[in-house]
Amino acid sequence: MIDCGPVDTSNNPGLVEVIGVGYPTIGVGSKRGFRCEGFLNNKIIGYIQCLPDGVWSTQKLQCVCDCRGFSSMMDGTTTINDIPNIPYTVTLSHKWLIIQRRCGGTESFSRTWEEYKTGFGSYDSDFWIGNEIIYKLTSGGFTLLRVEMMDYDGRMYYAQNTDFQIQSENENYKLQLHGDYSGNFSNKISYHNDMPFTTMDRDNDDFFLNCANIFNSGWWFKSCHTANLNGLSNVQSHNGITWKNSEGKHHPMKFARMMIRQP
Ligand SMILES: [Ca+2]
Repeated sequence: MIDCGPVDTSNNPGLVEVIGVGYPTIGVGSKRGFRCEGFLNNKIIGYIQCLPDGVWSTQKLQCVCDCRGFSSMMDGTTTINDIPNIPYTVTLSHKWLIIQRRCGGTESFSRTWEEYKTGFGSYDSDFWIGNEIIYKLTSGGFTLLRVEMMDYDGRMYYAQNTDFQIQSENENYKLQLHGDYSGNFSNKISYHNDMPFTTMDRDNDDFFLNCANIFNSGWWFKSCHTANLNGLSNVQSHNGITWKNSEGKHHPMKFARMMIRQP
């Protein structure tokens, strides 16, 4: 019996099936592409084809950010207000500047004030662009924030705020979130509004210990966090990359990126 039936994507709900144009729609030779809904610029991440023996060719089709899909994670770098080498991606009909990315890499986010100030990491994997650059970009009008996240089950989330800014180093890069939230998960980052940045060597949080030491990351910690995109990679707890859901429970994330653009 020659019959490639429907493709089973039940274990990866982020996948969106695309029927290959120019191929038979069903049966041997038919082709299916897959993209990840709302992410990775909606580019096709892979194809499978119905083989002569009636089964789909096997290929790893996961909506995961493993740093190999470099071209789909970033379209290039640009210069904004005399700041060179800012990574950007064109998605959702806009050009977004990527200020942070986590994709399961080995980069340590347990860093000093100076490292968070100037930035660290690699644009082909995990990075923090630098608080000084975020300050300059947001005060220069790039105040629409979009956070994209994927959990360990491949489900994808986004959270946007229309007025995101961080203040200068004199104000310890204090977070300002005064806009409207939109998204498909929760607005739990609002807990961090008005908090200065804290690192392993500069405790500006409200907790009696240094949250940056406890959670191995720099962030706008309070006492300590309801969302932390700089937590440990590949740790499925509140010690990892996490964002509380609307019920207030920590939801570990495997992938995250922060992007900004002009409203
Ligand atoms: Ca403290």
